[in-house]
Amino acid sequence: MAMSWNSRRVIGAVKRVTPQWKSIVARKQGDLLPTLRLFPFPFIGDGSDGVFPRRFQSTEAEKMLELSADRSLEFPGGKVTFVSSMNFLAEASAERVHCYRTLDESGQPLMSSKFLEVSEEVAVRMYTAMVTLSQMDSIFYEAQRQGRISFYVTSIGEEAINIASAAALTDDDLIVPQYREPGVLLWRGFSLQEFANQCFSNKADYGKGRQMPVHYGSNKLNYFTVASTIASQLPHAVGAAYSLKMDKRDACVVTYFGDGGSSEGDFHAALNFAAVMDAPVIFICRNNGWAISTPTSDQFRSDGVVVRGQAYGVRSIRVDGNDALAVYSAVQSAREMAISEQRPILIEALTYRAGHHTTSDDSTKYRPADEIQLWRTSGDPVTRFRKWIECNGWWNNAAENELRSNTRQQILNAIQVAEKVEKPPVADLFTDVYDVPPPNLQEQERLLRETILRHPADYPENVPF
Ligand SMILES: Cc1ncc(C[n+]2csc(CCOP(=O)(O)OP(=O)(O)O)c2C)c(N)n1
Ligand SMILES: [Mg+2]
Repeated sequence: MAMSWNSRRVIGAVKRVTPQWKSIVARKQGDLLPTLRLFPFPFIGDGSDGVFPRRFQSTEAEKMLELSADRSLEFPGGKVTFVSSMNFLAEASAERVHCYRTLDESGQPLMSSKFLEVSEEVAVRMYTAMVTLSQMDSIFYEAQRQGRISFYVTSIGEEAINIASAAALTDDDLIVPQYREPGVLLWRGFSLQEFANQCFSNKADYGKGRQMPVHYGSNKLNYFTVASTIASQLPHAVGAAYSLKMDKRDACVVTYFGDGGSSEGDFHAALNFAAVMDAPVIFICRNNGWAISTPTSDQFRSDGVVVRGQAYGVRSIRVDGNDALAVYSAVQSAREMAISEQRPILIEALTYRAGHHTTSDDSTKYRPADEIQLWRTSGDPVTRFRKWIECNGWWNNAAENELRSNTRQQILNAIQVAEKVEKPPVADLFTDVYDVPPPNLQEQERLLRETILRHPADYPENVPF
């Protein structure tokens, strides 16, 4: 076959770049054996040594080398059209990716907005959970300020992402969280007492008091324990999703992360891995504008996070994270696609971290107070959803007052109980990793006990020795 200059260049480039293709090109040229001798790659065996090659049918040489009439190239991944003009892809589209929203700030459905039906029962339950989460945040935050717990993280401003996404899933779906999604656990039935036990690191905490507060987890509720090493949960989520796929389960994995998480290498590895393995996993990015004090403008130049999905071959959507109805619809649709089509989905939810990063942070040092104030008032997702259920006649002031005073009392009770429960024993610090503790751990335990005995006044009395 006569080849044009262009096709020779393409084949030349291919030969230089991808060794696997050398055999394909050589075969086309009727010169297979000499080429194999020249390029003895381990995967190209002839069977004489008992090792047979493993070949992937990713391309068909015949097609690949044939320049068709419409000037295109069969290339792994599909046909690529040649053009004579030298066009660089623009670094950004002329218009930013649109954001799916159903309700405006005053809780009114937008003209022609489309969303999945939410019954009165589910809507009221969602609102109740959003209020409970925000009340839990303010009371636990105060408890930290009073020195009763060591640390706390609020989800203020992100109640809709937490609760509406949880409401759109089934309990069989596995949750692999970051740390600002306790509302998902609340929705699944983790009790206020269980939250308080974890934050007070008492004997009833499932982590035996070995983690910082807010590192919740529940085997029963399919909620992986929080790991605050940013983005480390994302590859784990893909692995878990792949196992669901192998078991042909009617469930998916849902993993949460922040904009800061999307700046970690693990995010990219996870997205690519999920795409290539067709893993049924939903990535929910809470783009709240900040990774502690680092604004998104110092993190990336792309149009947020959503565009990266397409780059990796992952179906994606951008949604208004403060619109509970939009989040609910997007997550439920994503779940349907992830399971029925066995594919990953990326959701970028636009929101704002309306609280400080944690109790160790004062965000007024690095962002304007009026910006925070604006999001706390007109941007508040809880108020917006309340207005919608009120308009539907499903909610009123009396119900609001009753909910707030009951929930407040329940949270205060849970804290009081948790505070009185004994702490886990010192010995628990050294268990559950090794069957038989190695000598270095045994030595550490001995040193710790000696130190406590030498300085009893410096150690809490309620930790059994
Ligand atoms: C691997 C790693 N690097 C740094 C940190 C310190 N750190 C804790 S939270 C955080 C910011 C994360 O921001 P984002 O993912 O946007 O979540 P947000 O707190 O905004 O919800 C950082 C840098 C960490 N925990 N782990
Ligand atoms: Mg963030």
